[in-house]
Amino acid sequence: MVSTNHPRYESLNRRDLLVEGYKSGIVSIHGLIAQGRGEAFDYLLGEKTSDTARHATKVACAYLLTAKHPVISVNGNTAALVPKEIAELSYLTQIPVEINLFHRSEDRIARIAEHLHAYGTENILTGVDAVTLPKVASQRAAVDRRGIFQADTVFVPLEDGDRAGALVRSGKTVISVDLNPLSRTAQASTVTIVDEVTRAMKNINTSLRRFAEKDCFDELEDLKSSFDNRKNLDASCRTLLRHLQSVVS
Ligand code: PTJ
Repeated sequence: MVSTNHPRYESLNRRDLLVEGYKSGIVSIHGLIAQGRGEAFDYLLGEKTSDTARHATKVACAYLLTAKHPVISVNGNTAALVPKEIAELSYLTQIPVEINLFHRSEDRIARIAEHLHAYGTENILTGVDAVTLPKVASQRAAVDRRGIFQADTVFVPLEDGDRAGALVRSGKTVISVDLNPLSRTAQASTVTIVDEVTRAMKNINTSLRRFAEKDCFDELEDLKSSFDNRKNLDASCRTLLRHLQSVVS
């Protein structure tokens, strides 16, 4: 048990969720390594949400709220870290959740589906009706015909790069959450939220609730048309550099 007073309580808590997730067959063992890589970038970014990430979050919401066929793609790490927030996002937007794994196994898909359902997600696609996406060199290529295959917009918290690129090339809007602004996913996406996924998901749901309170069609269109992911990634890299400069004597 880690005390809430511990300076790295949040980070240690996330590790516990992933270790629990691994023990219960939700998280792949590689997911623990992926979290370590994310943590290293979070450290360099100052372990807080930047203004750049906040802006990208609003743009991501604009895309999700105006898409015709949006889908939320969930992997083992996301299921373990933010099951409640995924359920809330799906409820607020009525967007289905598709379980799509890099280290795919039917057993893990079933366990993740059960876990997400227990936290309140109703509309879950498990790839029963699977189609193989061309030019994706991993098991993530197997997507659900009713989900990612027909989607115009795919939200991919914690993704690995080649599929994000393939989805964008096939004309889809890809929204990702990735702490590494240099990753292939971050670079390939239409909108990259460079933030820790537990913080990002809370901010997304807060923004969605705010947008639901008012008539905001023009605001959503403006957010989308004025956004440049390249500039947004540059700004995230500058945040990282500024943070490093502030600690170098
Ligand atoms: O459950 P599966 O089989 O689909 O596998 C999931 C993982 C995450 C293991 C798989 O997709 C993978 O290997 O991903 P990568 O290639 O390691 O990429 C994960 C990216 O997410 C990296 O760029 C990390 O920096 C980033 N990342 C890791 N943890 C977090 C994160 N970004 C935001 N929040 C995090 N907690």
